[in-house]
Amino acid sequence: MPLTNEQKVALFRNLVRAMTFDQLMLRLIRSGRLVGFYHEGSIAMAPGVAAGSFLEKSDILWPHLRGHGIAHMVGKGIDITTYFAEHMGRVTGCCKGRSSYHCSFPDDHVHGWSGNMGANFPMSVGHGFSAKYKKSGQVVMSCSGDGSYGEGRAHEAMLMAANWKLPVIFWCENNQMSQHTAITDIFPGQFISALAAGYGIPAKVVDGHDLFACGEAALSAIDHARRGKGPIFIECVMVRPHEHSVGSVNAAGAKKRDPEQMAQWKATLDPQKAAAKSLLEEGLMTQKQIKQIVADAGKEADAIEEFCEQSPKATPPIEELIAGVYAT
Ligand SMILES: Cc1ncc(C[n+]2csc(CCOP(=O)(O)OP(=O)(O)O)c2C)c(N)n1
Repeated sequence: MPLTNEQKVALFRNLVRAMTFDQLMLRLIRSGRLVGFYHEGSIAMAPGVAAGSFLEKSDILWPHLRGHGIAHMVGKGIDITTYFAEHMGRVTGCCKGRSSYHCSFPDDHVHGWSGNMGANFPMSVGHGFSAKYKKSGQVVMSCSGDGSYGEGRAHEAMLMAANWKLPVIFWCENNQMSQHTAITDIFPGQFISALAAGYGIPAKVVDGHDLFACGEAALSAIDHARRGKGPIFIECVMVRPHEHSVGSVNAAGAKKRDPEQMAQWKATLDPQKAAAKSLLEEGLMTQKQIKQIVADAGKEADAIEEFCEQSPKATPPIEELIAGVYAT
């Protein structure tokens, strides 16, 4: 489904913001101010932005872990400031600074992570079933990496969603790496989306470094699901030009990846540069307007950093902590 000029500019703005916030995350963790670790998004953020940007507020979004879902949430218009505060363990965080990135935004129908890869699959089927049963008109954007499709739950979910014609979009961000394992070591086919054919789910493969191709795919997929045509599978293919995460210590024994190759990918496959070039060539934006978007995103990131630094650290007493535990 073709994008309007306004949609292209909006996608570009969201991508610039998402990639700027990704840099802020790296800055915070490298300076020891962020709790835990961070799964860098880098040049793999175009699919996330596209996945979030055309959803209605009432639609359900399960973001992908890469970039900690910032791209997906920026797309859906979530308050990223409180998300950063959460990462930094501040009382102003969206879960009062207690969850690191295992948090959610229930009022915006955005669900976080349990740390259990593939947990989104059965939950997405549940949400899809609920939407259909209640005739709510909602669609479910269920984002995962390629690695999660080795999970049995992915297949149960695809089968049930197909059988019941649920409004679920299986949005696969295939960066060809699952933590420290190359996809070619664990998957025999060329495309993950080929798996969808077995369940009769239509599928499309797009270049995950092409912001506008991802945007068109997202628009079509949302339209497909909204019209009651059942699930659809979109696979965005990319590279991962860095290690699995920053701040984690579990990379021992990982196969060494070629640093020169990764640097070359970073330089040549940057979706922001490609989108800016295309907007300029199409005459949709001037160089000055593009620079303004970049400058505004930088100011926004500085304001987020300042807000988090000023916010008190979350050190709740034990009684208050366990008040948020619903089951053991
Ligand atoms: C059930 C489960 N198995 C293994 C892990 C460890 N783990 C964390 S991230 C990850 C790789 C995920 O790969 P993918 O879904 O392709 O996302 P990517 O990081 O490549 O973007 C793994 C195996 C986990 N968190 N949960």
